[in-house]
Amino acid sequence: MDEFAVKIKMGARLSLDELVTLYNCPVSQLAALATSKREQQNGKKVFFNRNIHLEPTNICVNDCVFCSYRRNEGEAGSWDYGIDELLAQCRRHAGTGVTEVHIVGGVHPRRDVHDYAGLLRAVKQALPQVHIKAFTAIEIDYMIKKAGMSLTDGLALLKQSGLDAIPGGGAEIFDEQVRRRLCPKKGPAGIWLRVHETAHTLGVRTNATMLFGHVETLEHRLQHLLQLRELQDRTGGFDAFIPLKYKSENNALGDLGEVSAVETLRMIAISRLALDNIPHIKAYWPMLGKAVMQMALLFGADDVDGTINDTTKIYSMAGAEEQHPCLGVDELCRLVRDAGFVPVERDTFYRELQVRPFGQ
Ligand code: V47
Repeated sequence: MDEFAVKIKMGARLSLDELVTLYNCPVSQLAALATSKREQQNGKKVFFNRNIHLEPTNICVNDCVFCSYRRNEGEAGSWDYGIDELLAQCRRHAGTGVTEVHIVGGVHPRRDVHDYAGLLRAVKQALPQVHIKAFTAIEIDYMIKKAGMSLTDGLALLKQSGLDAIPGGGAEIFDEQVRRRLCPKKGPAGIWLRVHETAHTLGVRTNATMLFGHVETLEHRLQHLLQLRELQDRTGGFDAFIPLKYKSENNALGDLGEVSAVETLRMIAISRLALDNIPHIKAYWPMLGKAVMQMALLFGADDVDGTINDTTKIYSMAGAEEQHPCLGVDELCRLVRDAGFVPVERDTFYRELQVRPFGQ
């Protein structure tokens, strides 16, 4: 392990074989190595933001076996909000200090990029000071193809209409065989990678995710990380990586159950060590729960996402302990300080903001 400690201190890149060895090393040593890497990159800082989600619809053309959220059109439990309802949801949070609106939903069969450009313009008008991080690469690819536009032109239209950044969802696992079992209608990983690469070329920053803890192997996970590292070497456009642990309630893969907290923490740590060129590793608390989120800070995570304000259902529908995720800034900062770190409020682009009392 001493040899790895030196390599990591010197900023040397880790190979696939080395990552396999590290993943399997005693968990306290893995935590220490990931912490040394996070301290090189971000010191003791833990970033958070004040954010809300908008989930326009859960009607989706895809039928991913891990998803507890999607419905067919007209099915019980489906929703499809018009712009007025979405704007009313935005206005409920005006004046609360929110700096980011995260928009993501199902891939609706009849909506194209012009519909979503209109939504972006309306949200920007309602909350002019916020940044909009919107639409997974899978939604973007579908809505642009639906309008018969090129990817570059469609992304440029979204950017002109108010898209500031793109979230990391829809990546799942890049391995094609696993993808065919998990999300056969989503298409090959190349689609996700191409949307992000094109966005980076246009100056739109993005996040990346990986869904783990289902039918994949450790090698699939590590290969996924290496594909992201390779793209980041070329573009530098990723801000954060979010490892998403599969949640097993109310979906077709439920018999698999869920991986343990320790396995989740190992994934956070190995992500920090593998992705030496992605600055932020996010411990997404609505998925992890607050306790595991705190532990994740000791395994290399330096971002906890945001206040959320009870505006997302993706994880509560899949059985997360946080059924109405909402964290006040004071509590969020207390959780971070308890773990021995310094909370720093950020905007979507990781610019540091001064922490101010909620509501100002
Ligand atoms: O792509 C869906 C995942 C993702 C389940 O970029 C599931 O800042 C586990 O990408 N169990 C959407 N995961 C959420 C997402 C995200 C979340 C927070 C922050 C950011 C960001 C992005 O959720 C989907 C899919 O991989 N997901 N169902 C499930 N049952």
